[in-house]
Amino acid sequence: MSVMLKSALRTLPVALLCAAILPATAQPPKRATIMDEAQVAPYTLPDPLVCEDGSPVLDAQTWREKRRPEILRLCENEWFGKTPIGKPKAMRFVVREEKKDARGGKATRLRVALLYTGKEDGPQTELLIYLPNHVKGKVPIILALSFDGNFATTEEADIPLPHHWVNGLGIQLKEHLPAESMRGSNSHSWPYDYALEHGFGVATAGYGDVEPDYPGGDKLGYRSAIKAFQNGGGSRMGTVGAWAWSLSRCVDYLGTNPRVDAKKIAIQGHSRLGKAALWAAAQDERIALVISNESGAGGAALNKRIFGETVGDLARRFPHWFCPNFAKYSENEDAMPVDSHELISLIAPRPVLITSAVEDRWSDPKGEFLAAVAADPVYRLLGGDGVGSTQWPGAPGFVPGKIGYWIRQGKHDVLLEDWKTYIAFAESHFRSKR
Ligand code: GTR
Repeated sequence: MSVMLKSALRTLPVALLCAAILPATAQPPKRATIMDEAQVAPYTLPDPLVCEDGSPVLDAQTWREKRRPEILRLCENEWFGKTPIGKPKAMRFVVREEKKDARGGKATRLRVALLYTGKEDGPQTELLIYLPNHVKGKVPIILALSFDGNFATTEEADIPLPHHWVNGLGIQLKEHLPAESMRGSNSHSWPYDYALEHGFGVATAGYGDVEPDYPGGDKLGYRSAIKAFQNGGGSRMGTVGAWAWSLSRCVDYLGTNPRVDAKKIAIQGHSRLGKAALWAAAQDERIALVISNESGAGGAALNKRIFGETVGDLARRFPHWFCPNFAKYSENEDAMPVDSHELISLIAPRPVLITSAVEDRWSDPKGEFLAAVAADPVYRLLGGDGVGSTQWPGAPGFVPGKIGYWIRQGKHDVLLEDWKTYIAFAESHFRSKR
């Protein structure tokens, strides 16, 4: 299937469903989309180093104890919604398979069920893990959710089909088994062998098995079975928050695996899952490094810089992604009390890599870079370096630093050349970490 067709299939059913269930008056009229840099209007960003009472943040302690909690609260109340609980008491992990000679002997493959309520017949997600056989001892690992499930990331015939829902097959309101023809269909975005050769493990799970991606999808995921997730009003957790929560549950498991270096768990996410990766890392300090690939509006791109997709577009097309309060900023981004540079600053001083693609203008590559630049003062305050340059690089271009930035030619996607940058970035930051 062509990339364009896949991307249309990915968004069309959700957009149609949203149009059908939302009253026409629920959203303010849409402004014209801006795709021309000359038309970008001036905007003002909140200062991450000025507290709500107007006092400056001059040291790490004030950041940690006062300003960081303020920003975290704003992200919870106005953007992603509140995460009500961590790991449920009853949750357990069941290793379904350990295959020592996977991928031509290069890897040990594990399939681990995350049983959210502890019950075999309750909501669950299967984590697929590859660990390099040539490395003795603990390894760093990159954890990432996928759009179409584990079976679409690899040609291996013995990976089971997902439980609930597969993005590339569109909206399914009932339990649905996808077509076998999708096996391996996204493998170009999952170069496992490259990561393994470089001594990295990779772990993945299908986001549709965590929570299907449409309004009401929470009825099929873990949230329906755990009471703490049921309420929340205007700050009720959105689906991006639900995916972020599941990343932390994957980290819970990875921390128990003796082959995984628990101090070197990196997460990656593409697009909507890049939004989830940033939010997961902002909340969960066990995550040592984050890669947010082409995450755009509601992710790494500055929301107040109106270019490409906006908060208004997100609120209209994907009302379930964020908390209900987020819709207040539809076509009203100036009023947002928080922006993506502050989301990134919550991750400081841990390394974060923001990545863009030149033709992915809908995600506003320049706005993604400018968010990295605007997060820099927080990284510097905490004693590390921030972003290595304030000049937006041409493609292909890489800006090193604790906040790294990578831009390549081409479209909205994840390619081997992106993974090469991920691994080089992670290697450089993990090298000094014992
Ligand atoms: C687009 C959406 C973006 C991005 C992307 C994706 O349609 O407008 O915010 O998240 O989908 O996840 O593929």
